[in-house]
Amino acid sequence: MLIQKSAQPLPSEITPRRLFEGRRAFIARSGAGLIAGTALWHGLPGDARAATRLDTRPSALSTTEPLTTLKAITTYNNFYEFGTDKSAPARNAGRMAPRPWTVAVEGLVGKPRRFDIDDLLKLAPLEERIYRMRCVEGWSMVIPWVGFPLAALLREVEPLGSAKYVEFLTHYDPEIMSRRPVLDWPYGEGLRMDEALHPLTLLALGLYGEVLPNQNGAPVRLVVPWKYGFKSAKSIVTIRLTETQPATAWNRAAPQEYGFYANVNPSVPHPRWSQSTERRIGELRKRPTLPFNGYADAVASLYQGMDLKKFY
Ligand SMILES: Nc1nc2c(c(=O)[nH]1)N[C@H]1C(S)=C(S)[C@@H](COP(=O)(O)O)O[C@H]1N2
Ligand SMILES: [Mo]
Repeated sequence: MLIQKSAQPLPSEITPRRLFEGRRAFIARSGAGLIAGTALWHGLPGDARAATRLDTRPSALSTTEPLTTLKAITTYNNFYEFGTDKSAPARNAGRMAPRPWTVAVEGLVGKPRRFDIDDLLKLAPLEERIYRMRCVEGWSMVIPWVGFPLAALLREVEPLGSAKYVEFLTHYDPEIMSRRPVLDWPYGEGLRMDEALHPLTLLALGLYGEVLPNQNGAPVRLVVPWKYGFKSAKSIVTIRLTETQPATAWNRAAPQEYGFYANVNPSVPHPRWSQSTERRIGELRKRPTLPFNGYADAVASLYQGMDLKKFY
């Protein structure tokens, strides 16, 4: 296995944000969404560019709020397998080799299949989805993800009528990851089938126009923007369709604090702190937290008739 000493800097880290934004404007104007603008990437060897850049199209589901900087998105992380302080994943996740990589999609499906990561990258058109992300700890970011709806992947394997939930299991290698039993590894998460098929639910393969940095869950992660960040499992290796609600890592670790649904809900406090406000990384003031993280119009109907204080 390829062992890197530390996380490699992204080409974008040496690209001024202004240029990136210029490139995004270019992408929007070009309609087709193909990334050209080689001038923006000058100085990089051609192979490096080909290896990390992704061709994306903009999405109508993106927020227009200002983006969190790439630096903050890649240095202030939760990825407990690589350590529990926010700076540890950026330091340690470089040990993980995001290629070769396969994702097994199995369980209650007509056509179980293992997807090679390079096939996943070509499975559906890649979109740039700029989402608000809210961590249960009270901070938030605005992240330009690159990916496609999880529904596109699930369609490929033909879910059976008996499939009610989707379980996500992530990579765990004690040789390169924490051996402390902080959580019951591997990190597991789950969604109800209708949540998994919702058009906002993204299988993310990149951010800021390039493949995912390791600390953000390379090579493939889940992104569920109306739920607390811990639902968005990183470095996924297995996706399993099940009839019964899967166990999840945080729910097993502290069931009274972290539920299965974990919808962002300012009116349901965490047992040890309020969830009514948040701090956007890069800002000093606190802002009010919105129900379903601001995505209520799109997702509140999924929970009609449910007591969200009970199903937190
Ligand atoms: N495998 C794994 N996935 C994970 C975590 C983790 O510790 N391990 N942390 C979660 C939490 S709590 C958050 S807030 C987000 C953070 O994602 P980011 O670092 O890309 O912002 O990842 C989630 N996915
Ligand atoms: Mo989180």
